[in-house]
Amino acid sequence: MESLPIDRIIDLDTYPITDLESTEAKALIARAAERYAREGACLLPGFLRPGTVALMAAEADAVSSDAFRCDDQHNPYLEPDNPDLGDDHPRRRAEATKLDVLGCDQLSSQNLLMRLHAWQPLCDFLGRVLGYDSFHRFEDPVGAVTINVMNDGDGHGWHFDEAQFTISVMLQAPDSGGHFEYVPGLRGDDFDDYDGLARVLDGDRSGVTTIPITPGAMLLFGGRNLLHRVSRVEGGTTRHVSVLCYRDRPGMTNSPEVRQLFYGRTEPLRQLA
Ligand SMILES: O=C(O)CCC(=O)C(=O)O
Ligand SMILES: [Fe+2]
Repeated sequence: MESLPIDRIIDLDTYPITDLESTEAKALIARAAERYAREGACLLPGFLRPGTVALMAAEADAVSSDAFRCDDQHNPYLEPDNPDLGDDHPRRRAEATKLDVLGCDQLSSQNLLMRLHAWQPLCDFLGRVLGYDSFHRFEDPVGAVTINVMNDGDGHGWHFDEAQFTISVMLQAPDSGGHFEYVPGLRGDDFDDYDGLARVLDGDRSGVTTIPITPGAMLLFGGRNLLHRVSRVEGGTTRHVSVLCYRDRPGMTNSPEVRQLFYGRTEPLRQLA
């Protein structure tokens, strides 16, 4: 497994990202960038080879009993509560999140997701699609690569991420539920549509786009301005979705406080290879 070449991990026939100056790669980048700019999200189905996805899911299963349990109530902005806003303000609405989270310090250095994250052409491709001149792997020894492990009854309430964008990799679908859902247009760098947000929190489905988990797909989304959630997982099959982290500056890590909050430890179990 150590020597599994990258073209056995990524479907380079459909996603020819080894040479970003090629005509095919430029066309792919243009299409993906356009969709990301218009929708706030861009799905790349079949990005990973099916056999590799199954191995990645098995690697996650092998360590999932060690995952950190997150069982949390939060508002959609993931901010401390502000009582000055009044009782009904959507910024104060409580949403529930329940899941297990694996950090990259719990994955072996040969782990296939770690190899994917370490592959420089993927980093360069994602940077181009998202429109950054400077684009780098996140170097947090716990949070650079994580796996959301969700079982029956788990879910992730409506929220905006702290990070500008998120790259998720779908590894295993649950029996039902566990869809990624999003609503564009409710937040920008200089506006908030609180009425629209309140409608979604009250159950209005009219603006909701639902993406079922399709193993092997990669999803790029602008999580800071895109309202999103994971609907409740049902059944005996675990939902596995990994998050690969990148930043627009080199050498970035989380603070120990953030590590404690999201992963239950300030010190990694081991350092990144
Ligand atoms: O598990 C997912 O599909 C994404 C979850 C999410 O929104 C997050 O981890 O911030
Ligand atoms: Fe999120």
